[in-house]
This record gives sequence, C-alpha cells and structure tokens, in this order.
Amino acid sequence: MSLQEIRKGIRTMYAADPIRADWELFGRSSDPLTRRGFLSGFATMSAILGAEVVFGRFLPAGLIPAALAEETADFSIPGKHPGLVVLNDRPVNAETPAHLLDDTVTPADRLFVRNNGLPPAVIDPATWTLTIDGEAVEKSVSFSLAELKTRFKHHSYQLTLECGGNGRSEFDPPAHGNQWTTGAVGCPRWTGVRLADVLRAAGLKDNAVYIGYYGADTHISGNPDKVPISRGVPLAKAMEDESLIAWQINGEELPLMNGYPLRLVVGGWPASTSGKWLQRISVRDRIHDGPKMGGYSYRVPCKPVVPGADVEEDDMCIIESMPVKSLVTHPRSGVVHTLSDPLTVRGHAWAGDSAVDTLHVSIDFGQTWQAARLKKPVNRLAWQHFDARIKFPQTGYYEVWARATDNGGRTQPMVVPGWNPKGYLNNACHRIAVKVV
Ligand SMILES: Nc1nc2c(c(=O)[nH]1)N[C@H]1C(S)=C(S)[C@@H](COP(=O)(O)O)O[C@H]1N2
Ligand SMILES: [Mo]
Repeated sequence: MSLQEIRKGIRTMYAADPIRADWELFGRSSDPLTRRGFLSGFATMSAILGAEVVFGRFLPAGLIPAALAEETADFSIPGKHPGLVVLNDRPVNAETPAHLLDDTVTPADRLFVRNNGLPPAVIDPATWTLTIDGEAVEKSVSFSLAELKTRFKHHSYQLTLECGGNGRSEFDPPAHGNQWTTGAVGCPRWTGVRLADVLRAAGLKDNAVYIGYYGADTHISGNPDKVPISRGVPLAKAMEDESLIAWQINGEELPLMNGYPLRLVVGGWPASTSGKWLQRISVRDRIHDGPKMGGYSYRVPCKPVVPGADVEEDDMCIIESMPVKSLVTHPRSGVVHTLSDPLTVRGHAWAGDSAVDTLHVSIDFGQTWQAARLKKPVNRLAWQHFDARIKFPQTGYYEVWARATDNGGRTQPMVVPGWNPKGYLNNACHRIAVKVV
C-alpha cells in the first residue's frame, strides 16, 4: 500500500472530523505515518519504491532513499500548498519558495509552518478558553471564544510574520536548527481583537512589564509537564494597536498548523512571539522567563562576535524588532528571458517596527543600482510591494539582486551579516538567476 493510499484511507475514516484526520496524518504520530517512521522497515520501503532495496541492509539508519528523498509531493501538509518545502516532519516545519509568495496578501495555504512541539490533539472551539493571569493583573479572567468575539471590537491588519531563523541556512560556521532559506515569512490579513483591549479588561497593575503566552501544543518528548515554547513581548509592544489575538486569516479560520482556533500576532517581531493555539497570557512583573526566552533561543550576542565564537549566555540579548529585508517573488529564479523585452521584477520588502523607504535592484552584482517602484504599506507592520522593469544589455547569465533601505537609513547587506550561535537575523540581499537569450 502506498503512502498516498494510506493517507486517503485515513481521510475517509475521519471524513466527518478533518482536524482529527490532520492530526492522525501529521500532527503527532511518529509511526508509521511520517516519512521517517514509515521508512523504518525495508519491507515498507520496498513496497513504496515498488522494487526491492537489494542492499537495503547497508542503508545507513535514518537515510532516506534518494528516490523518495526527491519527491516531496506526497508529503504535503494537509491544508497547505503542495509546493511548500518540508524541512522537518517532527515537529512539522515547512517553508514557502519565493515564487509562491508573489501575492500581495499571503494566502493561508502558503504561509510557512514553524512548530516547536506537537499541535494539540483535540481542539474543541466550543469549550476553548483564553485566560489572562500573572503577577501583574488585577484579577485573572477567562474568556470563551464566543465571549472574546462578542465582548471586544474586531480589528483586521495585514501583518508580516517572519521567523527569527529565516535565512539560517547561509550561516558559516553553520547553525543547528531548521535550515530555513528565504521562506519563513508571509504577510496575511489577520482578524481578531486587540491584545491591549483584553489585557485592560483584566486590569493591569503598575508592575506590569512583559507578557508571556502559553499554547495548547505539547512537548516533542511527549512529557505532558514540559512546555515546548512560551515567549512574549514587553508590555509596550503588547499594547500597540496592531498586536492582535486573532482567529481569522484572510477572512477564514486559522489553519490547524498556524494555531487554530486562536493565536497571537505580533507584527514585525520574531514570529516566535506570536503564540499559536493560544490558551493563556501571563502578565509578568519581569521579563518573561518561559521556555525559549533565555539561553541561545531567539537571542543574539549583544555585541558582534567572531564567526564560530563561544558566547557566554550572559552576553546574549533578546531579539526585538526584525531587520530590513526584501524578497524577489517574480520571476522565479532560473527564468529564461528574451533580450528584446524588459523584464518585470517584483516582490515585497519589510522592516520590523519600521517602514521601508527605498528599494533598489542590481543586475551587475551590486556595481550599479536602479530604484524600483515601492508602495506604501496598507497599514503599519505590513510588507510593501515593489516592482522594477529591467533592460539587459546583452545575452548571458545575470543575477537580479534586491536591496531595501528602511526609513532609519539602514540597508540590507550583500553578505550574511552578524554571525550568531543559532543563526538568526540573516537579512542579506535576495538574488535570483536570470538567463537572457
Ligand atoms: N504555541 C506555539 N506557538 C508558536 C510556536 C510553537 O511552536 N508553539 N512557534 C513559534 C515560532 S518559532 C514561529 S516562527 C511562529 C510560526 O508561525 P506559523 O507556523 O503560523 O508560520 O509561531 C510561533 N508560535
Ligand atoms: Mo520561529
């Protein structure tokens, strides 16, 4: 039986409960339905390949046969575009190739997935609650989803979500973790209530300085007492108009993998601050100290270090606003273009809490730059679209480079900046290959 057939069977079995089906297929089970679990026996392996793995006994443990490693189509994540590249199946992590991010508003099925643990097994929106508690609230309060939706005013914003580790794959010496290239970013339109309104309803004490979220996902070890991730932001960022507790993406329910039924969305900051499957927000009288707030997680050396250096934990600082960056989303890298026509290049640029001021493109490896047309953001913390028409002087191989500059005069570097132990904040210029014939 092929992987597809088994998947189809599970879909049929849970036809009435698609979330349960997603869970069985993807969310939690290690065996036998993820690729790695699946390939643990030669018999299954041969069955999938449709041929015997003659020297199967010599295949190193954990190595996926090339024929299977190559095809990604049957390993698409339920509810996600099949073109997403799966970087890890346990926990699920998948990024979006640049050419699939061409939409001005990122469709839900194209938004990347970054899980630190296992998504919740059972989600019942009818009984889901959000609790606000902590040392620095007047009284702890809980809201059902229905109460949250009726009690507070709804707001919609397009907000850029980028994982702090986007671009990690280019660091040298390499950094451990998911080897994100350029695709751990997206900018959908989110709908929900303002975090500030909900926090005010609970009543903030004078000693409130930070918030920390808790989600319903579980630790990869299976230990129910361990929390996979619990991060947060300083109170000032939490109280911004655009900081949302959201239940919709582009007018529809959140996909399971992106935090259904409720999540935080904190635009412009590392997406690790945007807690998914949101159940609890703690208002803290200190910098939140949940898992992945300290050590080397989502922190970079406070002062620049030599690549590969051992950095003391005490010398690491929490990442706040993300740096200026851009992505060429059209054409797809590797395009063949005719010399007689100008080439239209387009993409998006963003700059954390700041806005992008200018966008330039180069076809001569940065010797000269041409200004692109750059739009204003639809709202604060949304990415901005650019396009440029490029004329090539003669046939041959070119690279189109894009470089954004924010309104504080900070610009994207052409090489990978600021080596750090976990490979965060790579905002080097994106480049695409163009063959002109
Ligand atoms: N509860 C919970 N929230 C979470 C995470 C998680 O693993 N669990 N991952 C964080 C990280 S590191 C990122 S980059 C974003 C990714 O959001 P997405 O999967 O919707 O793209 O979610 C953040 N919120
Ligand atoms: Mo992340």
